[in-house]
Formats: sequence, structure tokens, C-alpha cells
Amino acid sequence: HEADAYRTDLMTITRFVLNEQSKYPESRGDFSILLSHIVLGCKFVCTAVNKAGLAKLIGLAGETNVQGEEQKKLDVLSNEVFVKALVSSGRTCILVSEEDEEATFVAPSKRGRYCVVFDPLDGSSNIDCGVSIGTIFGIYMVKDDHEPTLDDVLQPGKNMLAAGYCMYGSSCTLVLSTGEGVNGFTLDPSLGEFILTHPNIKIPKKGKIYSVNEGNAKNWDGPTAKYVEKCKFPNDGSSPKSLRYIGSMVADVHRTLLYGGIFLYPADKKSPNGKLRVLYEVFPMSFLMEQAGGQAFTGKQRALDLIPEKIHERSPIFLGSYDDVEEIKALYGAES
Ligand code: AHM
Ligand code: MG
Repeated sequence: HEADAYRTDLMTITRFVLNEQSKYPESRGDFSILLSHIVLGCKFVCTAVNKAGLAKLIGLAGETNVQGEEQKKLDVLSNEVFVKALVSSGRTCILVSEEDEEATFVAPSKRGRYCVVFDPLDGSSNIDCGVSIGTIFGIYMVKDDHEPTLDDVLQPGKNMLAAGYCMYGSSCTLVLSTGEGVNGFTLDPSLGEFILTHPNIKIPKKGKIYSVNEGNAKNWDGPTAKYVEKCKFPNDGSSPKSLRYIGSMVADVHRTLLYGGIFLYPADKKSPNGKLRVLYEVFPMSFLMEQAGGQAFTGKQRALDLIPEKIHERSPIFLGSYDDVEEIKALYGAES
């Protein structure tokens, strides 16, 4: 009967968020409007990703195709779509995108109260070969919308109001948290709507999978090396963990969220701050992990406590099942 309810109850993401927001009498519906613009961006990117091979959208930015139309790389195109959708929502004041060097301050006439940090199309190395990629976003509230400053986005991740990602995989899945748990929605292409398919996601307390680019092992520090060694050769009688690594953060984190385990992008000798960006990669994913009952750690502290100093700052990150992250915390703690 439960499955039947899903089939006929069509809990769309818009309906879901409107229900959530109606608990707050002061809510003016601005968040729902903002989210609907993010959802529009995700639907566009999903369509573009699915057509990429056919439409020969893949190519160098600025290249011209036979029709004389300018071809854009998917990541450039996705960025344009998200920026325009967010500005036209009338609910944003500062945008930080992985694709843009500088933050965008929205003109006063179109300004709202939300700051959105996002990576419009993450997993660049997987774009041209059809492997899962995704969009990641986090949302802050501006302090004073008459005078937005960069400090409004240089806030610790725990101040985010909401965070989420959309995965363009075998299906298009949007995972969202507004600070009250995590919910997953799958795009029904025939309806063009995201339908609630994964209510109240909780990550298993302990997992059997680790996910890391082991090609960097030569340059790892002691605790990371020791942890991965223990995944392969456990000394407590448990079975070795399986390795899964796609190289798209959204896909690797999505699997970790659903199946449990740990995702690592550690520091190494070549990249002392790791690779992933604090504002629009590390924070949103850490927010979701904590909301699902997992943990996120930088090697020094709880990831969501970090205060970024620059919008494109990087940080090492270890996130996933509560117990697995607990182990890596112990290893780093033991070192200092
Ligand atoms: P990108 O923003 O250039 O796409 O890089 C981010 C991606 C993440 O999706 C993924 O977790 C990581 O880079 C993989 O990096 P590596 O190829 O070094 O393992
Ligand atoms: Mg990225």
C-alpha cells in the first residue's frame, strides 16, 4: 500500500518545501520561489547532459558548429543558466559559482535575501565520457540586504539554511536538506517534476566502502595512509572494505549517503589543502552528511565550523558514516 501511495500521491519537491515552510508563520514563500529557480536550472542541465552526445554540445568553449551557432562547453552553459535563473528569481543578493572568479552582487532592483554558493557542473573529468556528474549548492541568508558584503558568504557551513545536490546519473536525483533531515527527489521525465522518492535519508552508522583517489597515496600524510591501509588490511578481525571511486563528488557522496562508508579527499604533499572547495563542495556535502546522521571532518576540525577566508578556498575533507569518520578523527587526533 505504501508503494501505491507514492505512485498516486505525487509529492513534488515544490509541494514538499511549501509544506515544510508553512510550519513557520513568518515564512513569506521566498525560499520556495528560490528553490523553484534552482530546480529549473537542474532540469535544464539534466536535459543538456542527456543530449550532450547527440547535440555535440561537447566541445571547446567558443567553438562554432555547422549551423554557425556558438557551442558552449556544458559547464559554461550550466553556469549561465544557473546565474540567470537565480538572478531572475528576485530572491538572491550574492552568488558564488565555481565557474566565476569573482562573486556576483545582484543589482538592487532584483535583490533578495539569499546568498547562493554553487558548483553548476561538478566532475569535469567525467563530462565527456557520459559518467555521472552533478550540481552542488548551499544557501545562506544575507545579514543586511541593503548592504551585502563578501562576509555574508564567508560564513561557516553550519550557518547554511539549506544545501543540496542534483546528480545527473542513470536517473536525475535531487537531494536536499533545509536543516530538518535529508530528502531525495527523482525527476520523472514524463511529468518534468521531481518526486519524493527517498524520504528522510539516514546514512548507515558504519559502512563497508571507502572512496578515495588512491593514485595520490605517494603524497599522503600519515593518518590518511594509515586509515586506508586499515580499510584494506583490518586488524580487528573485520572484513576489508570495498573501494569505489567515480571521481565525481556528487556521485561518490550520493553512494556514500545511501550505502554508508567514507569519502575522502585528503591533503597531500602536492595539495596541502586538498582539492575540493570549501563553499560549494565541502560545506553543502558536510551539511547533508550531518543532517543524515553522519559526520564531516577536515583533518583538524568539524568541517561545518570552518570559517573560509576566500570564496574559492579549498579544504581536505573526510565525510560519511558516523563510525567511519570517528576512526579517522582518532587517527588525526593521535597525531597532534
Ligand atoms: P572539478 O570541480 O574540476 O570537477 O573537480 C572536482 C572533482 C570532484 O567532483 C571529485 O570528487 C574530485 O574532483 C576528483 O578529483 P581527482 O580526479 O583528483 O580524484
Ligand atoms: Mg567542482
